[in-house]
Order: sequence, then structure tokens, then C-alpha cells
Amino acid sequence: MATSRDPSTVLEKKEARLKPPPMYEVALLNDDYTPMEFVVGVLQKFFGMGREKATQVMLKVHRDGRGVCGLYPKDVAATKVEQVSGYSRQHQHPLQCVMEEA
Ligand code: TYC
Repeated sequence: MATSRDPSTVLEKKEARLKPPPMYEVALLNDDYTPMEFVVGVLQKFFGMGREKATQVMLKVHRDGRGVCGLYPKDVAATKVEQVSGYSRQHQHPLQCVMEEA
């Protein structure tokens, strides 16, 4: 039987406690219809970016097709995706927000 003095038991417990949670990238995808100004507003409202940073990220998405907005634990990332998707739908823009394990 394993006891608290058994070193293998101690190592196992420590590893389980210290393992970081998997993180998820939340990204925006480009499209031809969503106004640039709306995307900048989304990045400010939901990802806490200042106007300059938000503009840089929006332009990266516009140029490259995809851009990372932030890195979060799974539940936070899923909430961001829902919030941005709902907000875009409400405003009748096709902006796509996705998450992917980092
Ligand atoms: N391509 C869009 C336009 O020219 C702007 C845009 C940028 C749309 C980023 C989506 O995630 C996006 N109006």
C-alpha cells in the first residue's frame, strides 16, 4: 500500500497539483463584409485592447485571414467566442470568432 512516506506517492501528487490547465487561443477570422471599425470595437470591448492595439490586430486579420485576440483557459475562451458571435449576429455582421487549443 502507498503511504505518505513513499516518495513515488509524493511525486505523483505534486505533478497532479502543478500541471497547468490547457490554454486556448481565441482568434478572429477575416471576411469581406464586416466593417473594419466594428472589428476594432469588438477587440476593445471584449478583449480589453486600446484603440491602437485593436487596429493593429484588425489589420493583421484583414491581411492574413486570421489573428489571435488572446489566450485563455477553456471556459473563458468559450465565453469570449459566444459573446463576440452573439454581438456580431445582433449587429448583422458575419464576423467569425473561433477558439483552438494552443
Ligand atoms: N475585411 C474586412 C473589410 O475589408 C475587415 C475585417 C477585418 C473583417 C477583420 C473581419 O476579422 C475581421 N471590411
